[in-house]
Amino acid sequence: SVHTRDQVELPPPAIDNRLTVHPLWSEIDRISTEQIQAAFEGVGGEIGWQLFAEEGDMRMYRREMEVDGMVTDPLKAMHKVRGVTAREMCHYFFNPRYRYEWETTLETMTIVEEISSDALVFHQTFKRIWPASQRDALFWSHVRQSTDNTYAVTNHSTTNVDYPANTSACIRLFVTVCLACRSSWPAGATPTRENITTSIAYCSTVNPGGWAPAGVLRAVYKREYPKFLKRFTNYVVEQCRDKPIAI
Ligand code: 16C
Repeated sequence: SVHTRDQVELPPPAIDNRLTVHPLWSEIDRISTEQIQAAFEGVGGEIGWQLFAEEGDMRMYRREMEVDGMVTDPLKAMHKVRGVTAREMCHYFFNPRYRYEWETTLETMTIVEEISSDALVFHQTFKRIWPASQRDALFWSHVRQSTDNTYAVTNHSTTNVDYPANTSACIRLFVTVCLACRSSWPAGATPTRENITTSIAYCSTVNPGGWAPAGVLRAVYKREYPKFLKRFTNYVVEQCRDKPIAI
């Protein structure tokens, strides 16, 4: 197994060779590059991001968008977290060992394929939102270093013959998510838990894949995204507190 369960493996600083020979590699590389670039773009300008949640250093923006009558509002969140590194943030977001501890929308999670140390394919089912049908998702997840002190995880829907869509009780939803993190500390200083700050950009676009009432859906994400980002970042701070810093 490429994924050792009882050993903590931080995201590698270079792309794993096993990923670059996989059939999904060109798609994973292209979408990750695009998503990371878009994540660090600002929310000003013409695109029209609307602020919908603000708490401390956290800001969340959305754009109202509908595709075939289904709400697919893109979301963009910015946050700043002290005491943890970009690499640590991405480690806890990518590694399935921790997922049930911070992800509250999950019902089940299955690792469909272990591509490499930095790429996995997941099948997840989510808690049902009344009155819509339950949803599931099948997506690849890739963690990489982009530039110095910058790491990102990109998740994007894919297909797999062993996990066909819309057969059981679940409707398949489609997701593109990017968590991009950049650490900084005072020039000339050695980075420590006391002086490090990590800027986070989290972007998410979810297509519900089938009918779901627009009002319910917007109410759910307005509640769930802030809850997720606060809970996840607090979780990482707690996990890292007494561990040596990993740049
Ligand atoms: O990025 C996040 N998590 C990652 C690891 O799990 C991964 C997940 C992506 C899936 C995002 C879609 C989640 C749909 C959940 C639907 C059920 C919610 C139940 C809520 C409580 C009862 O990248 C963190 C993801 C944080 C998700 C916040 C919720 C977003 C809702 C968006 C609208 C979903 C449409 C569902 C149609 C019924």
